[in-house]
Amino acid sequence: MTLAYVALGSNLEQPDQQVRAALAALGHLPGSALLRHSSLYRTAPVGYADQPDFINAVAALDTALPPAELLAELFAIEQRFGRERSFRNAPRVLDLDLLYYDGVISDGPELILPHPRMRDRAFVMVPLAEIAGGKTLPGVGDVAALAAALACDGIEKLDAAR
Ligand code: PH2
Ligand code: MG
Ligand code: MG
Repeated sequence: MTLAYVALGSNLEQPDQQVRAALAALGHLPGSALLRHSSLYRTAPVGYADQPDFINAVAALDTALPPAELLAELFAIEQRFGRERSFRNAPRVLDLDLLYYDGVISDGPELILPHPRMRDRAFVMVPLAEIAGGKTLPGVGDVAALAAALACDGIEKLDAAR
């Protein structure tokens, strides 16, 4: 079994419910267990700004699936949730990004690990630091220090009751 981190994002069709349902779906992946997940965060859109705020979170999985199979399962969940791909950074019902897979650093056409842009994105690093703040991840770095170095305006942690 291998530790993997997955980023969740949604900004369409009741995003908080989409993210909660997606966390439940991650818990049902074959050969995998959901170890823990961060709080949900409301985040201002990065990249293409003219779209609704996102709900973001990060989940830690323990998985027997190899990276390519895990990625295929994540795409399958996105499809089930009605993900449509129009243009880069477009609003979406659900985005699941494989951030990190323990022991694998790869630069393939289908999958780059660790995720090449995760270190620059507060909407990823802040939730990741909540569940992996004590860790230094190979190919990424010291999670807490990287998160602390990012500007966190536009990132609001939602309390558990919401
Ligand atoms: N995802 C993107 C682009 N911009 N901004 C926020 N706040 N949250 C996201 O999940 C996000 C984004 C591309 O996947
Ligand atoms: Mg993404
Ligand atoms: Mg994606």
